[in-house]
Amino acid sequence: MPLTPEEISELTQISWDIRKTIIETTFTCGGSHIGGSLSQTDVLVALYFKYLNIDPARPDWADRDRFILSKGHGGVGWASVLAARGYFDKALLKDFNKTGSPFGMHLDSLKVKGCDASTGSLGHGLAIGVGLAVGAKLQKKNYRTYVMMGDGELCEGTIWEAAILAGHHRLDNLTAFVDRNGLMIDGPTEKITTLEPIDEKFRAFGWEALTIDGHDFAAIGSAVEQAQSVSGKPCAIICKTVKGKCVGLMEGQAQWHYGGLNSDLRDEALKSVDTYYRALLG
Ligand SMILES: Cc1ncc(C[n+]2csc(CCOP(=O)(O)OP(=O)(O)O)c2C)c(N)n1
Repeated sequence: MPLTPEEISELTQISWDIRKTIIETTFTCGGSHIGGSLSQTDVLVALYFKYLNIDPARPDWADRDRFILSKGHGGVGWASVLAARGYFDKALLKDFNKTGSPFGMHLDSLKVKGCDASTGSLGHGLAIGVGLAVGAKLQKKNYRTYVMMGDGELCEGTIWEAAILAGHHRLDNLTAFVDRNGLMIDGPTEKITTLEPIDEKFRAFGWEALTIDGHDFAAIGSAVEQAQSVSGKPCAIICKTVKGKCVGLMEGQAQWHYGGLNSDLRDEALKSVDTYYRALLG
């Protein structure tokens, strides 16, 4: 069923709050991978607040859907979503990436509730997802596995080894997202290593592949529902996004892959986010 206007409005409000948490946390911790955290936000919000079959009170529930942030440097964004979803108190993020905090820049599955896999070294999340999806099939469990990768991360050969295996095993309980913001650490992906056509590459490996606007909740919702209904193959959803989304000074700027904010920049970023959402919600 397509998302209703009320559901879209609710998800939009949540993503507004989460983008502000990302900015505040980046300010207090001194620096984070803020650009890619802002580009991945809407997909994570749609998953955690609508589609994932999870129970934050039982993070180890065996039948829960799994989510893996393969682009683990987006940890500040993922932690902001997990806090909003009720896995832990948002106040804990005040110590994000500080000595003694359970939150490092890349989330640790042994320390952070809701984190199913420790990531950060790029290229491994899809293979972990393949293992979980094969495990579900072997155990005849109904949980689904979702993996979010960066587009720059697609340069890692292990992603394609995992993609071949997922196609071979016809893992229709596996959905992979590509955060297609067009930028990696030091510039545009296509200038550094040509990735296109990404959808055809996945199809060649036995996947279904869709391309959507990764900031449009209606499009994210219908793609996830389509992925859930595909039979006999995994599905890749290539999400066209904007690195630094909603913060004017960061949008589309490779130098905001990682950065810190002083109080002036924090205020400017928060104002930019508020302006964006007020215009969107009317
Ligand atoms: C194996 C490995 N090599 C290099 C890095 C350093 N690194 C961190 S983020 C990044 C760029 C990733 O780009 P992309 O996947 O497009 O991320 P996004 O733009 O979504 O933040 C790199 C090279 C790493 N974390 N792991």
